[in-house]
Amino acid sequence: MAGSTRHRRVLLVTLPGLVGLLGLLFTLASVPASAAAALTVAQAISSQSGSSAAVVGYIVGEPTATDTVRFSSFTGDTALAIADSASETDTDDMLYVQITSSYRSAFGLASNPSLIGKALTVTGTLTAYFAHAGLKSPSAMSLGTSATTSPTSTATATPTASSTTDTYYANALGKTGSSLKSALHTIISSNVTKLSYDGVWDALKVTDQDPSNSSNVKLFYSGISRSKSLNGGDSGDWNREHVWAQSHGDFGTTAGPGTDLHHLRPEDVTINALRGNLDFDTGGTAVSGASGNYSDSNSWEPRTAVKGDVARMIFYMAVRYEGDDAFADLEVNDTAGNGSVPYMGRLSTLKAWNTADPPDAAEKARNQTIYSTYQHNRNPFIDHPEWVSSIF
Ligand SMILES: [Ca+2]
Ligand SMILES: [Ca+2]
Repeated sequence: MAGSTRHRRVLLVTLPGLVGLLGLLFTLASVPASAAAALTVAQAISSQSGSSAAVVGYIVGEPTATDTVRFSSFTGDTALAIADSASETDTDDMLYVQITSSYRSAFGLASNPSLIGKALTVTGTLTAYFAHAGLKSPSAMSLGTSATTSPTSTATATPTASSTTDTYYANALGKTGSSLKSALHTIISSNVTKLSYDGVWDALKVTDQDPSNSSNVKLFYSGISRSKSLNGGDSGDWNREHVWAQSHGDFGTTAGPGTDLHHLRPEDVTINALRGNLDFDTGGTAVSGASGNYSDSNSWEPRTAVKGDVARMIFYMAVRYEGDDAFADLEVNDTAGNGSVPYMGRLSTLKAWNTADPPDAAEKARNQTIYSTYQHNRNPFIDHPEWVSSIF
């Protein structure tokens, strides 16, 4: 630990060619070397020296006593606790931050309970607060992981949980199996905007736009680029393919699973009909008009580039729909030829496809667009494909 700290200081001293001599002199003159880069919470806890530093962590609660932090039903705006993990519950791993009057309206948890789970960068004095490792008299507070008050704040340090989606998944992090599935179900079913079936047309023109031709969508199984304006029901048109076949969920096209963009994709009308309600598995004969796809009497094998995408859509549906709304509890089984509610298969094949075809940039971007623009929920298995083997 001491060795790595010394190493970082040496690196800073060798930076003048990059940051400029004036910036370096300012840094060395104004703050201790150990505080030049934003600290993690763990570093701040072990550096209660009364010096000033910027610290980055996730807002986890409201401290009310040395060993007590409220995680909800907040009572005041004068203090918050941050940690390196958004799901931290051990007060020993938290830093208690004093919120002075000028920051209370923006950062007090009683006024802003939605700040829980968000990354915070705060600069202030590292000293005990509530007889606990703390930071007092803040001189700067901002959401995000970039301190704005130190010329070297962009250098390196970030909390151990560094992904921006860690906030979204805060209540699932560290869980496995059925408890992970349950936590994810709650997360991805909360505050969701459900589209109308008509609204799906317009959304697919955005989420599935051909990256090399903005006038077209890219058809999912066939990989063909086709004009956005050819949406419809005639031969040569594209329509709305339910990757979780409608007959395997009996969900129709009312707002719900039948309009959930996470498994709806544009596909040629004829190819869509050929896929029908087949389960997914390997094998069969080549599908005419959809290069790389195969089908037989009870299954459909999509082209290699979308095998993992199919798997993650199916796993999403099984977690998103648990029978606690007006729809069936969708589940995956290891069968091809299910044909009806509520199962889709074949589990072992889908798991293999999830591994063989990991999420690429386009799949991740589609997930982000659905989250930010349309439904405001995410497919967890695109963000964390390793969760598939924990749950299924
Ligand atoms: Ca893929
Ligand atoms: Ca389910």
